[in-house]
Amino acid sequence: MTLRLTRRGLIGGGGALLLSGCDRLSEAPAAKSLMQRAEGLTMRSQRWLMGDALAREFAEADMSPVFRANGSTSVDDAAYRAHAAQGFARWALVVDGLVKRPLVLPLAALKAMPQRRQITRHDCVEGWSAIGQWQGPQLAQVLAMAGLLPAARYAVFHCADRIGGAPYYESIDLIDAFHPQTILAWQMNGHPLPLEHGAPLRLRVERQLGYKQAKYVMRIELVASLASLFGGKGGYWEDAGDYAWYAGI
Ligand SMILES: Nc1nc2c(c(=O)[nH]1)N[C@H]1C(S)=C(S)[C@@H](COP(=O)(O)O)O[C@H]1N2
Ligand SMILES: [Mo]
Repeated sequence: MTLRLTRRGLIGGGGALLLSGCDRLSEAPAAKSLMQRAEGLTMRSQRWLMGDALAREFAEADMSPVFRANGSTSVDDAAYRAHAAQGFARWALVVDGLVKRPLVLPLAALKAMPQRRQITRHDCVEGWSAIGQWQGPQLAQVLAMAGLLPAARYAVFHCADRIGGAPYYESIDLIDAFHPQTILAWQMNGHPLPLEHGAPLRLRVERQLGYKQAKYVMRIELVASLASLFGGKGGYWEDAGDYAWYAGI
């Protein structure tokens, strides 16, 4: 509780700087790092308050009749389109980077692993939510197959789509990667993922906002740091739109 109040205090301070008309001050390194510290506080206080609590799960009756598709709803990449034309029968997920055993996992292998099914609410920062059912293997099981090297700190999800020329990607830390509700979903609402929702495979990292739920996941890379990847902030929207890397809700 104290931590939350402190965070409010920090954010209030940032707002006051803006209101006083000192726009340049809010861009100054000190103000930036204050805001970054506030984000770190959100993450630490939420982890402290929630531990590894589960996101709320819903009943089938709660499922939204319409689940909007958002962001990329198709992929231009030629290799991806060739796989899609074959119903992803020859497609495989790559798991590499800081792992003991790099993997090439066919979709059939992911479907044959123990599955988790969950009905959860998706919250997009653009101001809409929807409740859907997701199924797939837990990311933890896939990572256990690969075996992490000691330096691994983050899982990076490389996607097939691009927005304005830049590849979509996302990343999570190992606490979220090993969370029981973090799954690689190949099924949505009881059917194989529709193309517009990220076929053949997407991340569901419940307890985080919509933009973390990477669609069209082609490759999972384990890394020690996010600094050298693309814009260095750990995700497409984090780089392009200043969205928070930790999008806990
Ligand atoms: N690869 C990829 N993943 C993505 C996006 C995207 O544009 N490309 N958009 C994100 C955003 S902002 C949201 S709200 C959700 C939308 O998922 P949906 O299309 O299943 O509703 O996907 C997220 N994952
Ligand atoms: Mo979103």
